[in-house]
Amino acid sequence: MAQKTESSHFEKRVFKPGAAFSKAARIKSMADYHKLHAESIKSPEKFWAREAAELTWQQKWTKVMEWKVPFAKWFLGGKLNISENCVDRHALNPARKNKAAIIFEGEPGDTRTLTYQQLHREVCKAANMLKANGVKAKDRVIIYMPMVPEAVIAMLACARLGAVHSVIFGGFSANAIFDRINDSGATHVITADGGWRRAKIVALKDNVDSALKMGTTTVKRVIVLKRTGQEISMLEGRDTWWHDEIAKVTADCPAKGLDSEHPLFILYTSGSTGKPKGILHTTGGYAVQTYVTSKYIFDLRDDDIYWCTADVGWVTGHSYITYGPLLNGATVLMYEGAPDTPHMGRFWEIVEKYQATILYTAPTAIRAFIKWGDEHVRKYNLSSLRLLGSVGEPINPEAWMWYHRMIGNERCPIVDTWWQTETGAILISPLPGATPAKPGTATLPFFGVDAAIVDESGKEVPKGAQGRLVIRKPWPSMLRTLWGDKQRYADVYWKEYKKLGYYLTGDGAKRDKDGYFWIIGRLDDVLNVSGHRLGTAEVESALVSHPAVAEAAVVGRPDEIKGQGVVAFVTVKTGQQASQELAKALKAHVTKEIGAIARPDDIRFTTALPKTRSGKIMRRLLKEICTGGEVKGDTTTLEDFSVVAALAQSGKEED
Ligand code: 7RM
Repeated sequence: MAQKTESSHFEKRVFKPGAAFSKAARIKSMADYHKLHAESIKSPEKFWAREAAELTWQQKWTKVMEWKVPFAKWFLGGKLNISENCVDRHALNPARKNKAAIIFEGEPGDTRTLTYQQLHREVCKAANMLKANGVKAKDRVIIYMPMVPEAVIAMLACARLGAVHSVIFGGFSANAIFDRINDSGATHVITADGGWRRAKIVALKDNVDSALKMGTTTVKRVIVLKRTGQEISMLEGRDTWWHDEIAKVTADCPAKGLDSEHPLFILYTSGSTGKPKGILHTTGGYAVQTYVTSKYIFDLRDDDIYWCTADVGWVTGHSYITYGPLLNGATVLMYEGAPDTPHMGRFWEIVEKYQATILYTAPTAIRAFIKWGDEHVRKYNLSSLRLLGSVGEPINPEAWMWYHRMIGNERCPIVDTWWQTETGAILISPLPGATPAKPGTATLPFFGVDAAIVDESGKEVPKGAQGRLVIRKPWPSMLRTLWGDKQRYADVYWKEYKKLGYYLTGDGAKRDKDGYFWIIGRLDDVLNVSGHRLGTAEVESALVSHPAVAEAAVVGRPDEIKGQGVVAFVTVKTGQQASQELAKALKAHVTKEIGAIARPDDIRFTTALPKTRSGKIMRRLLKEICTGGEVKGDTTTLEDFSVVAALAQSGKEED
């Protein structure tokens, strides 16, 4: 099919980093970026080896990389421990040991600070606790916990022993836990009695109990942290309290030197259909790339208070709460609860209270703040912030501008970071002191990343044209396989460009005249209206640029004439009314912004959209609702099933 209209409507506004910011940054100009990027592509092994040398290796590697499509190994022959690198390296450094590693704020307002020296002690004790309870290297350990420091401690304790952690979102159901335990063959579960979310207790231990009743499992022991304090049941012989176990062990636990390719964690992510995929990451390459990306993209400084609002159950929580920042010896701020509890200004109150300097959050959260209204932000002093980040979806220019104006006070660079659970670390992002930003684009590939946009044959498409985003060379933090399913790994990511050895990201994208990458969304979501390919992000962004709209999700439904018709699910801002007039106005607005081809055939107002806990709209479910079908497939990553039930019901009422 010829690439017909592909709207060549690129955002024109450009925001250069301030001179003072650039001057103090590691990468200060585009000339520096281009030079280093070109070098890193020409000799990736040289670049990665130089960076890897900044970490502590118990034994140095003999070979940087080995690539037998689709299986890569990095830092072969090297031995290291990522927990030693995150903790001991700083705790044993007199200048760092008393620096805050984790500053924690619970939803009820309780607070705790752990210095690197204290974190070291806690991680060593937790590792000894796991050992005493039978955890050995390569055993799989499920972590199903609230956003409390012990979640990070548990991850680092597993890594210290070479056990493989698999963190499950606190919001997931017993069903999801049961599936993940079985797929991973986990022997241990670390959980809590509960966690706080919107002033209610999330009954974590009850969910684990239900999961373990759904059938026989490999689980031998459940370790329970006391957080919320309500009555729970403990099964004699299987369940034990964290505080009882920790009291029995010493803080002496030398970090074991592990092979660079030793498995570090499995993180489950929903596939487009059927069972979730267990993404496997290993130690050395993942450590190096999360370390390097945190260093350059957040341009971490010793006095930063770094806050990533993700949950540890999402890959962002792994790479940019736990591993990347701690590898850099940063101070990580961690918040347990919801952004609207006890009030809609909670995030800004926290920024002011702890003088956060870096804030890394998701477009879905930003759109919620816009919807709630600026008055909740204005009450607080956000002048400590110096850098903002975005992750999870294409950020629509409307949200970008609001983030820039209201949160960044037009002063803070914004890094729009593109990456995936599979990539382990950020692959496309501005460098805050160098890259001129444009609202809505993740801009350019990071060092050592060979990203391209290609057609079906693997040929690069011309500038402005849509195609498939691929990565043409292996990178250190890439997934190594899907747990227990090499074939699926090869099929999903590598089959499409087998001969070329390209990694298929599954995202559609295009490049502008400056070579910036504009991510359009998942290829499964791209619409085809009368032969024109339309990205969901483009149509959604046009809808959200209307002053009445808070959020929109666009899907295609079969249409006899056009192939696909456009259906838009829309939520309106607080104080706005959904109406037939507004629907009409929105259709006209999209026509004006993109063209008649993108005009929604149907606008459905709703109070909420179905999302994952990391804020991704689950368009697959909306598509199923539109075609009148039942909602099938994997819904274990859905944050709140009642949203889908309500949408399906309202669809029926209309018909
Ligand atoms: C980190 C994460 C991965 C998918 C990815 C994209 C989308 C993520 C951006 C983005 C546009 C971004 N891991 N995505 N970040 N799209 N701009 N900055 O989200 O595995 O949960 O999701 O998310 O579609 O393929 S993930």
